[in-house]
Amino acid sequence: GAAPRLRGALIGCGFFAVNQMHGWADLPDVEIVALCDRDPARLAQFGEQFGVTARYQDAERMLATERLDFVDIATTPPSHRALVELAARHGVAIICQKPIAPTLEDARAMVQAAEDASVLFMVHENFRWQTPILAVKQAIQAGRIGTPFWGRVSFRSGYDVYAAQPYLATGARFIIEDLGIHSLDVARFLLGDALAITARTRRVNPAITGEDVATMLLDHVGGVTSVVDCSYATPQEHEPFPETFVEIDGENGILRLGRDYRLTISGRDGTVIEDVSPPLLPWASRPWHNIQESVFNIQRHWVEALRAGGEPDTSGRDNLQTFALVQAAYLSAERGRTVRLDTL
Ligand code: NAD
Ligand code: 89V
Repeated sequence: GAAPRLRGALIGCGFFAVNQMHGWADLPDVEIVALCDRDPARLAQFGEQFGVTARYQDAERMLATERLDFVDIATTPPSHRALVELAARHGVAIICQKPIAPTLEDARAMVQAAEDASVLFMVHENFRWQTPILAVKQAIQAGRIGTPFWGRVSFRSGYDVYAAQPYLATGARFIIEDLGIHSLDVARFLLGDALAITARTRRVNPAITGEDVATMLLDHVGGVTSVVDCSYATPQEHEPFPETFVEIDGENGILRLGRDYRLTISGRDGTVIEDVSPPLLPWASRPWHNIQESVFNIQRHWVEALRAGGEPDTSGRDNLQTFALVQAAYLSAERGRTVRLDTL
């Protein structure tokens, strides 16, 4: 017979968690048995929408009451550390949304807490799970452009992200911490870990507090160089949100992931153009469908990791490398110099 369904609880019933709930509903191995949000109105509305009756305003009480295999933390970053440490104390496996925490000190403590409690810990770093990004990775791994020596990961948009996520307009830090974190993780995923970063930031939109433009130069292991650039101050006639564009030059060819999920690979055998569009899942809506599908993909990966007892690709420990790049980028921009990650 089939293994019993994994019992999960979602903490944080906000804007993005709706996607996570749809993703879980599509995974027959999982049942979300309880919900938690400190805001009673959101909790009630979410519980009705997804038919979950066990509802808690306090995560501590939920963990003391429910028998759980894992928690899925979808709150905003200030609460992440306390919730991860709480779940670890209860011996429950943990998924936590990006950014893992406000500081590197918090992030390291969270990874340590999960390791001390011997519970699996994954950061919901989903952009590398997008179908077009997976197609780029696959092309590199298949040797279609030879060994990469240079890359660019680019996200430039004029989309109004502040409407659905008003907290993005008020934090001291914005684009690197919220969006650039995905782009930096994609750069690591495609080109390997980075040793150092040089960054420049700027705020263009006068209505927000943090930076909405960042340009970063990464030194990867093995001498690969990449440019990671992002902007939410770049309105365009054909708004590409939320597409990530990728350019990689290899010793035997080049690839370009461009507009409308078109992947162009030019190698020794000429040029091939492929449509690597993500599927439109039944509950998804454009233009978010690319991100929404990656939520399903990362959650499926989580189920596989939990069943096998193996470390997820975007484990807390792996994510420390991405998060260190975020912290180093801010430091670099502030000081006007290159920051090596081993100095953090
Ligand atoms: P949101 O403010 O809409 O929702 C957060 C919810 O958490 C709120 O309902 C709030 O009441 C609740 N909450 C906060 N602290 C709590 C606590 N201690 N206990 C219980 N409930 C608590 O935020 P959002 O836009 O949904 O973002 C949530 C997280 O998801 C953020 O970390 C954000 O960066 C991330 N996010 C990720 C992606 C992605 O593609 N991976 C996309 C958007 C947002
Ligand atoms: O994916 C995210 O983390 C979102 C957005 C795409 C709006 O930046 O916050």
